[in-house]
Amino acid sequence: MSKRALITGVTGQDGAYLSQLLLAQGYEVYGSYRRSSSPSLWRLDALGVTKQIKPVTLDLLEFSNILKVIDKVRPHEVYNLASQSFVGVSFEQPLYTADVDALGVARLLEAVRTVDPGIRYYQASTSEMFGRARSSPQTETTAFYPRSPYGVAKLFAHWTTVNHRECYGMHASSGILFNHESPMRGLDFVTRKITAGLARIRQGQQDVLELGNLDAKRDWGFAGDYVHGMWLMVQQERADDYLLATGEVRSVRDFIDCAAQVAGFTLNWHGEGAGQHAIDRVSGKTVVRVNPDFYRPAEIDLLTGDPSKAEQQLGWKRQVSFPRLVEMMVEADLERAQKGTLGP
Ligand code: NDP
Ligand code: GDR
Repeated sequence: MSKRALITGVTGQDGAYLSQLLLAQGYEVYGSYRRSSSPSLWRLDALGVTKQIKPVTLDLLEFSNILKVIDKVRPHEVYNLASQSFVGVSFEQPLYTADVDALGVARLLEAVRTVDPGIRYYQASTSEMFGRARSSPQTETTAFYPRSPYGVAKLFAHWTTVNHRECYGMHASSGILFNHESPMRGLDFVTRKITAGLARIRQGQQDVLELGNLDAKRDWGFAGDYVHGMWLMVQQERADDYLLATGEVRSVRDFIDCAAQVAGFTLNWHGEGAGQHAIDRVSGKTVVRVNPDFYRPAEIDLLTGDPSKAEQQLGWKRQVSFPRLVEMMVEADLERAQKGTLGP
C-alpha cells in the first residue's frame, strides 16, 4: 500500500518541489490550497505534477475545515508548508501573520492529534527565528531572537511542534530551514526579484532594479535539496529538530553580481548607503539602485547555519552550489522574459 501525504501550501515553492519528490516515491499526494477564485497552479504545472495531486481546500485560519480535511484524507504524513511567508509583509500585517503562522499551526497540530496522533508531522520552521543571532554559524541549540512578526509567529509554531512531540508523544519534527530559492521562488523575495528584474532589463521590459539593504548576508541553498531534507526528517524512527543550511554566506550584493554576470552585465558599483547604484560597463546605464522604501523596520544582518546534525543523522547533503543556483534562476527568467511570460 502506498503512503498518503498531505502537503499544506502546495501552491508555494516548496509545496511544488515536495509534491514532485513524494510522487516520484510512489506516495498518494493530497495538496491543500486556500480557496480562491483562481488558485495559483503555475509551479505545479511547471513541474508537471498538477494532475497527479489530489486537491483539497484548507485554510489555516479555520479549525473545522482543517479537522474535516485531516479526517477525510487520513494521511500518514502531514507536511505543513502553508504560511504567510514574506517577512517584509509581516511588519504591515503582524496580527494576520500570527493568526496563520502561529495559531494556524496550533490548529493543525490539534486537528492531527484529534483525528490520529500517530500521523507524522513536519513543521516548516525558519532561520528567521534566530534573528539577531548570538553566535554564528547557528545550530539547533543556538538561542532564538526573532526580529520580525514573522519570526515571532514561527517561533510559537516551532515550540508548539516541540511541545506536541514532548507532551503527547506525537511524531512531530521541526525543520529549521535557511533561505532556499529556485526558479519557482515568489517574485517578491530578493533573489527572484533580482533574477527577474535583470532578465526584464535585458529584454528592455524594465529600466532599473530597485532594492533595499544590499549588505544583508544570507545562507542561500536550492529548494529541491531542502524538500529532500524535510522528507528525511519525517522518515526517522524518532521525531526531532534539524537545521538545513549550506554554511556559506553571501550578501545581497554578491547575489546581484553573480546574477548580473550570468545575464551578461558587468557591473561597477558606486556610492554609499542609500546612494549605492551599479552601472553596466557596456551600456553605461544604471542597472541597480537602492530605494530605502524597501528597507525593513528591523533587519537581520547575517544568518548562516551549520547543517552538521542533518548531515550526520539524516545523511542529508545539498547538491546544488550557489553559482549553479543563481545560474538556474537567471536562465529560467531570461527564457520567461523572452517568451513574455515573466509578468510585470
Ligand atoms: P510560499 O510563500 O511560496 O508558499 C506558502 C504557501 O502557503 C502558499 O501555497 C500559500 O497559498 C499558502 N498559504 C498562505 N496562507 C495560507 C493560509 N491561511 N491557509 C493555507 N495556506 C496558506 O513559501 P515557501 O514555499 O517558500 O515556503 C514554505 C514554508 O517554509 C513556509 O511556511 C515558509 O514560511 C517556510 N520557510 C521557507 C523558507 C524559504 O527560504 N523558502 C525558509 C524557511 C522556512 P497561496 O498560493 O494561496 O498564497
Ligand atoms: P527573508 O528573504 O526575509 O530572508 O525570508 P527575502 O528574500 O525577502 O530577504 C532577504 C534579505 O534581502 C534583503 N533585501 C530585500 N528583500 C526583498 N524581499 N526585497 C528587496 O527589494 C530587498 N532588498 C534587500 C532583505 O532586507 C533581507 O535582509 C525568506 C522567506 O522565504 C521566509 O519565509 C523564510 O523563513 C526565510 O527566508 C528563511
